[in-house]
Amino acid sequence: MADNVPATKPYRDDADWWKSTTVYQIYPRSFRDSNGDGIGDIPGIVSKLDYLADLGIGVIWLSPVYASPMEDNGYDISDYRDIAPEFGTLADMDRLIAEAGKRGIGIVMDLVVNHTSDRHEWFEASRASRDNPKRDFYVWRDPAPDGGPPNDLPSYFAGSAWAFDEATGQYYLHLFAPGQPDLNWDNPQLRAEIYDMMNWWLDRGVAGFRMDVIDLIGKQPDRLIRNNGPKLHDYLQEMHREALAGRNVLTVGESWEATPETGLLFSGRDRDELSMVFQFQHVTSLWGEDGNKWRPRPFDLVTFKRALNEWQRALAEDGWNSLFVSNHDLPRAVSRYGDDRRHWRESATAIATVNHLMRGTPYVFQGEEIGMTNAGFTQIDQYRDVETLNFHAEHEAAGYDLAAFLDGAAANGRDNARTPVQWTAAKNAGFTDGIPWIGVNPNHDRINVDNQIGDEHSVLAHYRRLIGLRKTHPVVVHGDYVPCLEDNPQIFAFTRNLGNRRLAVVVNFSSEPARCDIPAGLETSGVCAISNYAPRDTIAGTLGLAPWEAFAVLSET
Ligand code: TEU
Ligand code: CA
Repeated sequence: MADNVPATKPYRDDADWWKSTTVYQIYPRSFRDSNGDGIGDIPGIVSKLDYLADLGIGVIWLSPVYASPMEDNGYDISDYRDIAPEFGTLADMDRLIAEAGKRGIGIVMDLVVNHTSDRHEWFEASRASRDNPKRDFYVWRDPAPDGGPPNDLPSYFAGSAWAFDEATGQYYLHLFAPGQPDLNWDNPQLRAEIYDMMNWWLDRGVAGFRMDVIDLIGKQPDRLIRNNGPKLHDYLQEMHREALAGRNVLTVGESWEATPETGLLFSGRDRDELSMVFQFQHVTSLWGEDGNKWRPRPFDLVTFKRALNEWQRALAEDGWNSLFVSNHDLPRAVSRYGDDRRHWRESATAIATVNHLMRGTPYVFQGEEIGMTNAGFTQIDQYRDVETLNFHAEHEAAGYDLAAFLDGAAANGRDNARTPVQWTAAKNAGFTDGIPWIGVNPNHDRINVDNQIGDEHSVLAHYRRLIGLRKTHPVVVHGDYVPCLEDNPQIFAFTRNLGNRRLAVVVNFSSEPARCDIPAGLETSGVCAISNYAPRDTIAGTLGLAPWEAFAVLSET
């Protein structure tokens, strides 16, 4: 531990505290700009902590703020122990940790350790010569006999995962952009460096880590294995021993490939790996053929419920779910799953009702709590995201239909989540006094924090009530989960049960009125815990629901 830094505890220290909290994700570049350079920053976050405390959240997951050339907005780190100047300084970071702590909010850092930036000093050493002591911190291979890449492994950001480096005549692996060379986790010195860095941040008082693409660290590129390599769980257990054990922090690993079958391997009680994983089956099961995200399928509730219900079942006795409908890589939830034109408020609140009342720890992505919508970009020059730009270039080079690609990007591209948070109706939505780094959604005249803050019917007020319910009703945190009406194409319903307490949740997840016969297991009457139309306290008989009507009833059995 750095000896000039006082050791502080995460803000809470009761066992499994991360099960009963709500996490708020900040994508710093788009949150709030304090100095008019058009880029959100750490002082901007500090200025909004009272807003977040009022919302009731207990943790901020901070997308990367480390030193970075920003090829992937900070997911390309050049120094794990420093802050990018556009975001602030280490002193700003310490102030954020302290000021958040005063408000009962812990800071969870984004741990991006599958790869670094090509400007990290480790990579600069590694690429300098074949016998550099850091050569093996990264993955280097000889060219194929024809001089081409060692094999056909693709990058997640289009093209080959291999880049040729003239200086030493070998290829290096980059599962993302060429500026994001993959670290070689099979090297024990590299692993020790990572754990040391994690301890350095934990000793500074952070409340845990969100672990970027953590299921890639066991990659075996020679066998074309990217996720879930054979050593993955050995490395996670070692990481736990070396950096996490005894710390009582929140850890959440991002795993696009985790399934209900493998979920417990990450978060099972006796595994000593992570608190939970972000799984994506409810997201990717709605992508197009062969997982094509640029051709998403229309929303289908039965598919969506099946994915979520299977995860609820799989982690019923052991392990723990994370609950999310949006993040910085996904389209806005109200645009993807709801109806942002005809039933904007009702669908935003209905989706939130489901997400917050399932069993697990809910995550709110910045702006979701006011129902921010997709960006509405129609031209490629409006986009900033490396993934979108690379795939656009690839489609263009191949002579594919670019109009169709732009439709896909508008529906499912990552920049939908990255337009600035809409604080006010004023110019640039109160995000910046300068020129924003990416376009502000013109609907900020209508959808903004200012508009909603004193309005009890707002999306924001609904989020505040949902977050509050978790604090006052243990059944929301600890109750079991029983899915109902699983094949109903319009209704998302379930009960939660703890001792003699029951919470029954019914949501019309569609833009049409719905009617259905209530099955015995769902029938109840008690008090209305939350609703987005008039309060209701009974679920029985043949129930009629308005478009996107959502409510929950608390009762004793
Ligand atoms: O995302 C992992 C990832 O694989 C995404 O890029 C995802 O594949 C893509 O959006 C779906 O097409 C994480 C971060 O969340 C993301 O922002 C980073 O760009 C990526 O890792 C690399 O660090
Ligand atoms: Ca700024």
